[in-house]
Amino acid sequence: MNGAESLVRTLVAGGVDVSFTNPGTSEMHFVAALDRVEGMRCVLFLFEGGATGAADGYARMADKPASTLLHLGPGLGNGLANLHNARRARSPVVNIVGEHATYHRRYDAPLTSDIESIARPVSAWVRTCEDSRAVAQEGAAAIAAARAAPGGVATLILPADTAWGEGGEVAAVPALPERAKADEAAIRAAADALRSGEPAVLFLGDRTLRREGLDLAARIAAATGARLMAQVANARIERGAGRHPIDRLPYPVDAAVDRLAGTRHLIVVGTTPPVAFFAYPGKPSELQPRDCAVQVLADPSMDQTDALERLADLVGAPKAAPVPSGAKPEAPTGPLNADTVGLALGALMPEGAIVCDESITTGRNFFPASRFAAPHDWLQLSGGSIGLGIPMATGAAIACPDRKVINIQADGSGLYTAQALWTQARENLDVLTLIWANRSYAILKAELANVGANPGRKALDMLTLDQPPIDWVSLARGFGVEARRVEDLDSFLAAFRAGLSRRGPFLIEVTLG
Ligand SMILES: Cc1ncc(C[n+]2csc(CCOP(=O)(O)OP(=O)(O)O)c2C)c(N)n1
Repeated sequence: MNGAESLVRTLVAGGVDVSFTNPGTSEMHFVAALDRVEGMRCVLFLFEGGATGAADGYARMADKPASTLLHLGPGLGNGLANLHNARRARSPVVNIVGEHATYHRRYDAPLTSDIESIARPVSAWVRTCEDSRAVAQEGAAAIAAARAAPGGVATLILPADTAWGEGGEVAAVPALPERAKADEAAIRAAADALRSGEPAVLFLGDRTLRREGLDLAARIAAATGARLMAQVANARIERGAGRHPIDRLPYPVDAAVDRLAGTRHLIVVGTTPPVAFFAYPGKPSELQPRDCAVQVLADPSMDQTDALERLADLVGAPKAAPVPSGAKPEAPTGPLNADTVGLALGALMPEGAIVCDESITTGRNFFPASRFAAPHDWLQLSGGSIGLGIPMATGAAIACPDRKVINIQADGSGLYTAQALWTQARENLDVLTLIWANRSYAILKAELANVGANPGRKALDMLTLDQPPIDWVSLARGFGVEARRVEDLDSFLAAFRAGLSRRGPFLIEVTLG
């Protein structure tokens, strides 16, 4: 057994049984080992950003890491933006990067670079193997590092000779340390704040946005009158009919400041206090009022459920809080626009759907419209680095093959990693992609005004994608995905229903004026 095979066996034994790859010469022994080891599913991407974005989407839904396989520094560099998103989502990822043989590095051959330095900003853990016999141990350590709370990217760099040299024994993943528990004094302080009678917000992230956390938070809210609020963008929210709803802060700074106006206590669990995505002249970076006391009760690495349970006990929360009920929207009539499309989504999405949201400006109002939709998960662009949607949907579909994945996708962002559609076709994944073809970088047009810039013709030219118009139907078909373009609401509804009722990848280009 060589080092590569010892690594693949260690990964499979450690529960890492999917690998999102784009390999090269230095990874050939890893690739060859895949044939000798049962139990590892390998999924090829045509660009590394597809592989890393899929690893993020997979981890969010599977709650465990997949591995990547990337080609030296340049391959890692191509995958970096979506590793950034994975880091922001606190997704566990075992990020395997091939490297020149240890003795070849000093020759400075063309693909040589400082891989560790490229990896470090997005990685919670970085290690380069130096000995083929140690590869299995390093692989097990990488799994543990990726899974260690709050979850992160563990980059394991694998020189070619450590892959082809004699391997060691398959290694077991070390036990994970328990998550730290919130301080008793912090729980008491939070309870005091919530019972003060002053306006309070429970600001939630990470695990608290799953069903159990939201139930607990709703009980605390029922006892104290606190409001529940989440970040603008979150890794995964469990929502829809029968689940406690949570509002998200809006993206525009003024609207976010308004939403938190009057709040005197902000209790933060599973995330960090809210800040503006960007600085704007004359606008604040911190979004809560100046006189609001902020308390981080449990950061994302801590046991958030335990913190909410203890807080619920201390404030005398009822055993259960009634879940607000409401009707899901009717299928809409009228013009084709963001509002009617949002209603259609709320009306028609099936139970168990996984919504991968990179809808940027078009989808801002989709979230409220699906509040009483069938129960579903909502995954967002947590790191702000566009080009995640199509890969994330691909990874989510691999993690959950029995669930419908609906990728609500802005066109400009989709074009960063559109070739991941080919992977959806190749793997026959059940992903329905809705492209919002507004043929512009619409959000940036608003941002020009927000930063106080005075755009002329050249500036606006940098933000329009209509010359020539991009033909998504041809693009999708070129990658092997069936597709349809719609220009009115009836055709949209027909195409959407058709896409929902079939299995396998399908794309609808929604032309928006
Ligand atoms: C990797 C990366 N590059 C560039 C940007 C800057 N950026 C933010 S939004 C955006 C355009 C988004 O356009 P589109 O996806 O079509 O959405 P729309 O605004 O039209 O709804 C760009 C280029 C970014 N956030 N991330």
